[in-house]
Amino acid sequence: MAGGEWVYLNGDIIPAQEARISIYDHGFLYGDGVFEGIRSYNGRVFKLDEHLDRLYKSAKAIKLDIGMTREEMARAVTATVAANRLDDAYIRLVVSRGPGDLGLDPLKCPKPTVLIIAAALQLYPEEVYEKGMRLASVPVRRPAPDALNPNMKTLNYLTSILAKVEANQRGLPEVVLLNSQGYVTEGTGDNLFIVVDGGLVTAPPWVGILTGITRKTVMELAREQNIPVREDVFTLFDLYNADECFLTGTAAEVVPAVEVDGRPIGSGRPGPITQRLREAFHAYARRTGTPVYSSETRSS
Ligand code: PXG
Repeated sequence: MAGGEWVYLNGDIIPAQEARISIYDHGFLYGDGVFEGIRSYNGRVFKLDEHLDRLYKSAKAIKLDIGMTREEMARAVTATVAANRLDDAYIRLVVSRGPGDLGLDPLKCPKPTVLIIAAALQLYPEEVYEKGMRLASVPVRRPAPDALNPNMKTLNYLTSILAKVEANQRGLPEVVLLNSQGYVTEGTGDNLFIVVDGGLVTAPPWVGILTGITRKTVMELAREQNIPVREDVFTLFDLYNADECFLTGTAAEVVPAVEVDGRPIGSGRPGPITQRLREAFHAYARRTGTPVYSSETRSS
């Protein structure tokens, strides 16, 4: 995914070519930092408050003082999208511990690094949405919340990277991670739902997942349509025998999954509840959000 031409770095919007980050930045040296992946649709940032909420919670958990108010951060996000003249963007917001010395100690890092990239969107090919994805379960385990809590969106994404390596090996776009007890958790960058008896089931937070913003939105949209929603543990057995399966995430929205470990899910084609929620989400995302362009920037 190519980045936009202009990036926000530590208070300034500068050409991406000129952006420099220190080799002593603990984000680089240790993965010490937090991030968000956000989208804008039609010139409006989707669920910006929720993303900032999660960013500040992740930062608080690792005791990282971002040094900006949420309002300042919200303005920095919209300004970066506007500077790139994008309507539909994928926004990557990264806050690292900043430059320090070669030791681990975060107290040696006086100033965090704040970076915002707004890129043109690159989605899965339309065929994936029409035909559905094939998935496989992998041996890589999501850590338990008492280890590195997957609810903290930190720069340590090696669990997902290891699972992505497995996905590449299998020629698949996405894979399913279990926790150490064998319960289904989520994908590398997406939450997972199954449809059983006309209702949705998705893993509860304590199993070890990132409680996605798309996940929450889809749960709300389902309830509005009187589709029952349950957070409950389930195993590969339940996944193989589900009527439908889909993934949710900022980048992918709602993607049908039609096969897991060589077992067709339900009819082996995207199911009706998945399709309904995909359409509902698509419509909802395009009619809400924080405006990127004020009337002045739009006309300039
Ligand atoms: N689980 C994990 C582990 C994630 O990283 C989600 C679920 C979905 O959450 P949202 O809030 O987006 O509905 C994520 C999302 C990508 C990408 O390029 C996505 C994520 C992180 C890094 C890359 O698709 N996060």
